[in-house]
Amino acid sequence: MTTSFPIDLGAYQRITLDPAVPTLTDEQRSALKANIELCRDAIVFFTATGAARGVGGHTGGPYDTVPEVMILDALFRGSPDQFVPTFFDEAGHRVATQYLMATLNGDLPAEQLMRYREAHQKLPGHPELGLTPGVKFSSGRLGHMWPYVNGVALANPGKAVFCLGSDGSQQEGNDAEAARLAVANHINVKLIIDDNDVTIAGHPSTYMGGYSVKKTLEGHGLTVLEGDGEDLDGLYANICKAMSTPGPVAIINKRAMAVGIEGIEGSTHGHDVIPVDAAIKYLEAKGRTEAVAFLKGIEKPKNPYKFLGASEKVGSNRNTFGEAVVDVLSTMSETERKNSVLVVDSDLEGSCGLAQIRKANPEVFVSGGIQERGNLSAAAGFGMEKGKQGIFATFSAFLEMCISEITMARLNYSNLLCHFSHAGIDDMADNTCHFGINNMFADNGLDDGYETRLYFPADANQMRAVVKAIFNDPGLRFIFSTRSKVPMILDTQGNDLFGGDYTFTPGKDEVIREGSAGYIVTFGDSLYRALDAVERLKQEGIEVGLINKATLNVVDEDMMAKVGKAPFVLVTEAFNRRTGLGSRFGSWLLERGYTPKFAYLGTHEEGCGGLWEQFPHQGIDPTGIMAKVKALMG
Ligand SMILES: Cc1ncc(C[n+]2csc(CCOP(=O)(O)OP(=O)(O)O)c2C)c(N)n1
Repeated sequence: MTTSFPIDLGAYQRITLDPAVPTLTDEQRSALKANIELCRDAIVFFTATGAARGVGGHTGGPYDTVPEVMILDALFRGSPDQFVPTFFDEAGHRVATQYLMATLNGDLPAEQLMRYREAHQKLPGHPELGLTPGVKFSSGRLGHMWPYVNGVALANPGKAVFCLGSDGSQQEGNDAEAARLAVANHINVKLIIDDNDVTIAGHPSTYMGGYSVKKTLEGHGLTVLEGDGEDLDGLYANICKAMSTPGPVAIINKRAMAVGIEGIEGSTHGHDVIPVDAAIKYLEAKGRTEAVAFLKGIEKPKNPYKFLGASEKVGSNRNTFGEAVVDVLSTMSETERKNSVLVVDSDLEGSCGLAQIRKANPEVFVSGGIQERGNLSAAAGFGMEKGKQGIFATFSAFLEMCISEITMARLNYSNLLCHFSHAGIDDMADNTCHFGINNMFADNGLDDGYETRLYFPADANQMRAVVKAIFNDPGLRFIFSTRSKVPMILDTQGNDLFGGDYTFTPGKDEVIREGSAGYIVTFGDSLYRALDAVERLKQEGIEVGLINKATLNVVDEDMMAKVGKAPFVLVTEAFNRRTGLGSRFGSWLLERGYTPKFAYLGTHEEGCGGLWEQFPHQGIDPTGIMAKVKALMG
């Protein structure tokens, strides 16, 4: 199998364009067309390596925006003094564009692209400044780039700054703020928005009636130029017009998602990484036989590690959340459900377990679009009255966006159940911007404030028990789950520890294993890893106890008294070492006069890409935990 990049990127034509000349010569047009085809083929190929290795990725978005990127590249080269030559992109998942352009600019070897999203290859799922040679900015949270680019433009007077956008990112409230700032201050920012009517969970035209990118931006006072993104001459003319129009301009490109790729064109599947078979079909039709052979030869790697104390069987806690809510809702009449529950999704229903609720109980479900702050508030507002509650879910990374809304929900005595999935770092090829590590921020009230509880169940059995136990509690309840599946925690007899007639008691920590040498305190997906460490230490004759702290923010006095008297306490978690459970557990011990040896492990470095590799990278895998225990024991 080839080890060199199987598509000849040397064929890329480094043409120049002048924005003062808004028409293309035949030569320029054919060079652009050839570049577009070359780069689209390359993107299909190397993003499909992510599919083949099981590390995921995105194909349609970067594939679609190739024409505008090719034109911008030629303009940046032709008139460098008129531009900030960066392909800023609000939709960070379109990172393949950045990697490809870094390669074409000579910063990144082409062969590196064949390791897209693999661990330790410096090609994670979103662009990270300082990590990948040739990548010039960080992005990945929608709606966070245009506001930033406004500032870049203000810092570069006399130059135009381009920002690629999307109909998805335009749904974020940040972009409305950015539009107002840009218009009021005549900021020379030029947006090129791919308006393909596809996001993750569906088509905005279906789930957000009334939403129009064009009318929204016109309403803010921007000059808006609309066209067909696949009409090269029209697209070029619009970009030149944007350059000759002072101040903020938006070019809206209508085109089908993954245009021209059989099987995924126009569909939400086009948003994700292209399936290997679809990529092979596409590349075969282009005669890219070496690329096809390479894809066929990729084997999906597996984590060979066997965890002791946990089942072979794994469960998806994020989906179990949805199933458990459906179980509770099924005990109510339809009228009761409609009166008492509102579920608001933010385009991630398939990832956060909300799709299960929509399918079972569409009458309580709202597809809220990509606007987490507003959606959380809507759910909280629904839950303002006693007997009613809102349910909200998104990725834990975006909890950071919603802190202020959470405060206002609390001050309004809301009954709100939030599910933040993708907590921690496991299976996070999306990497650092998608780490869900600052979840303790959700508990930002005061001691006498309306109740706020944070729960992180360890397996699917416990998730079911938690949802059942706390569903009807008043106040703010946050439940966390991981992107990765987790095994069932087993007792010393090998039975499901949270199975059978187990019931969950909020605020009570649980002994998973007894031990005399000291205690490990942990929760969520760190529990089975710590359990493995405990079992292996036991084989070495070291008896360490293990505590599951599934209620993260409530001190269990009985358990404090127990672990406080032990020789050591080690907290291990995937949350941020600076803000996680470990950063406060030591104070809780000291306040009570307990002084065991104390240490805490947590996420403390930027990510390494890949899937399970993130845990050892942070030193919070069983090996890291065992080493820390031994260090504590001196
Ligand atoms: C703040 C934020 N919310 C949610 C997401 C998760 N997310 C990633 S891409 C996406 C949909 C994007 O749609 P669009 O930007 O139009 O991209 P396309 O589907 O055209 O590739 C969502 C919801 C995110 N990255 N950032």
